Amino acid sequence: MEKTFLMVKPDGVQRNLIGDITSRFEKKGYKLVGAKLMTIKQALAEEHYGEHSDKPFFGELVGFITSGPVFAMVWEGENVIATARQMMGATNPKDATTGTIRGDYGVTVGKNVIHGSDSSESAEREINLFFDESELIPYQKDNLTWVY
Ligand code: RTP
Ligand code: MG
Repeated sequence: MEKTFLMVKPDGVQRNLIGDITSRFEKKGYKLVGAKLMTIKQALAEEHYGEHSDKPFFGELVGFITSGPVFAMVWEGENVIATARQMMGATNPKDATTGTIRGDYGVTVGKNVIHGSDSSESAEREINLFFDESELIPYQKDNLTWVY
């Protein structure tokens, strides 16, 4: 089943948005298979954002993502990579539709609340960068006889 890497960025953690953001993906119907609160080290940040290393905002981007705890997650489900990107909204919150995470909570492009993998290649790369295989928990939700 398809998996994606999502991360509540330091601004989202500071603004108490972990619950709201995880709730949106739970209610949508996706399955959380891994999650951790962590502080990203410089080297991991530079590798994660390697595609942007020649951009003028690279230093600011790495500085921000390492500035405080993030909430890193792996979510699973059909088309989760593209659908999560739709649920996040446009990169720049000023262009993000109301009802998306960035549209509802973001103001500036640098502090846009959430990261999400943009392709199956980046999802695989980012999941492996942030999680050991032992941290991904396979489980089923179809045996609900104990829910009354
Ligand atoms: P992300 O990787 O964080 O999920 O965001 P994205 O795919 O929507 O956007 P991307 O092009 O990958 O850019 C990564 C992050 O860099 C910051 N950014 N700053 N100052 C600027 O002009 C600028 N442009 C991009 C944003 O925080 C963006 O999420
Ligand atoms: Mg990106």
